[in-house]
Amino acid sequence: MVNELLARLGLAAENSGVFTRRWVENPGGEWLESINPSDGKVLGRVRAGSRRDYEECVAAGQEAFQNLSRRPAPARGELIREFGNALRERKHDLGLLITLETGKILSEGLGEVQEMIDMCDFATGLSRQLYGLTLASERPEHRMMEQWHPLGKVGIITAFNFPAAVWAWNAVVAGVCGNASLWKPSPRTPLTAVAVLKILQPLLLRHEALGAATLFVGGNDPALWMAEDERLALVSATGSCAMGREIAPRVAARLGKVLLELGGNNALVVAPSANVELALRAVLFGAYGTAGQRCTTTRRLFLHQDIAHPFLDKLMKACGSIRIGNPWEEGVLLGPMISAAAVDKALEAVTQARREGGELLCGGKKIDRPGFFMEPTLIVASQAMPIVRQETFAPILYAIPYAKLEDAIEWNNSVEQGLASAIFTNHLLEAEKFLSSTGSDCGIVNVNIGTSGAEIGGAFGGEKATGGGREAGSDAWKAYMRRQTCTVNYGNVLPLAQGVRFDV
Ligand code: UN1
Repeated sequence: MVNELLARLGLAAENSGVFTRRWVENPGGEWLESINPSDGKVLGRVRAGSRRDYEECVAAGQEAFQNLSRRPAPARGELIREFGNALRERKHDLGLLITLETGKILSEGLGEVQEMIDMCDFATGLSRQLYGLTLASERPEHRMMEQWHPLGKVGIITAFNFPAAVWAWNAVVAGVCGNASLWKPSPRTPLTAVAVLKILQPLLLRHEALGAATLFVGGNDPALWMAEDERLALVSATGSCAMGREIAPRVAARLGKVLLELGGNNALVVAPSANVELALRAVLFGAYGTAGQRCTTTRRLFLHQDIAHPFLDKLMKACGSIRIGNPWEEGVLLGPMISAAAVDKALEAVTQARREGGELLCGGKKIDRPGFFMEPTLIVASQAMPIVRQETFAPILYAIPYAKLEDAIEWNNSVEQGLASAIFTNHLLEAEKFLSSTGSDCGIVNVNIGTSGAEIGGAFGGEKATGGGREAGSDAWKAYMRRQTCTVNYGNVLPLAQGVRFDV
């Protein structure tokens, strides 16, 4: 199955991980093995780049930017429109590769490609809507306006869990804005990255835009090169808070821009008036979908004390009936985690939670089969337990009963991250309180919808240690452009602002 799939996507057992204006045949870095987390076997190998290869990527981007930035934005949008169509044609194959390389179930692998397609559609429309304002000048016969220009070259660092969609959030928007982008994917998912660039390559060629999107597969060091590289006007980085703490100060030291999408320790509140069936489904997808490895995964569940017991009973039953197995098989809902180390970390968290007084209701163990599988885990906890304020990237859910909504809101906000949050309630006042400025402090706040699975139309991202960045829809495009305030005098005198006189 694997070899045919790789061949259909233009991949081989051994691949170059560096695409500049062409595939660099023998990049100077080490060979990375892409492991199928469902069985621990090698899917294929990708050769990482060296510092020299990195320089070639940056040079190709520099040249492409000179050209791209002069093109009308709708012409750039046309390339992205065609890319969206190419993705539509390859949706199944690319989705399956994502499933093989990350372990997420096929429906989610396909969903990830759909997210890229949606981004292409959005960015194509955006290419005709990079609006600036016209402002009222205080001076007679003056016009004031804002224009938006491309930044230049943008670095994109992505994580294993969304090995293609998060690049698309950044790259296609950066592209219609007129930037060239350099992508460093997670070293765990290099095949998906190579496959994406192979789909894009003929379009870059046809549109004479080679260099507009380059790929550099590598480990952690190249992320630091990018952070320190003054030629990259913006570094967009998705990953752990620890990674953000390495990247952000380096970019700040050169006064560059960052766009950070880091961790989340997301909570979902179930109020007494909630539609229990809806809440249950949202919790199951939020906590155990993608094997708990989304930045938006539901990690904490605040249950009102009046409904906590019956809700936990239902949740326990549902937890026990989640089908675990090969993620490409129909009906399977929980595939493997990304690595053996990830499973070990999850097991450590379970041990710590129990030591701190948590009651294990479901799961908690590694599954005895090839690959890196962990049972969906449900632990009754309390706000006093330190582990609940720690983000463990795993299918572990801490359920905590609450008495007053104010407490649930305070607990929601008591973690260092501020990404996603949700409340299930049919009580208008509770919903509004959760959404208000004294409610959830997260970047994403939902009512009767879980914490994960956002649409691309909104601006995606979070506050506090999540990094403050916003990507994908709404006006997130502004992060990839520089704003220019322009004032034009069409009169014959030179009045000064604020009534200042300077008559010589
Ligand atoms: C991530 O896990 O880094 O809202 C992104 C969601 C997805 C994106 C998650 N659309 O869960």
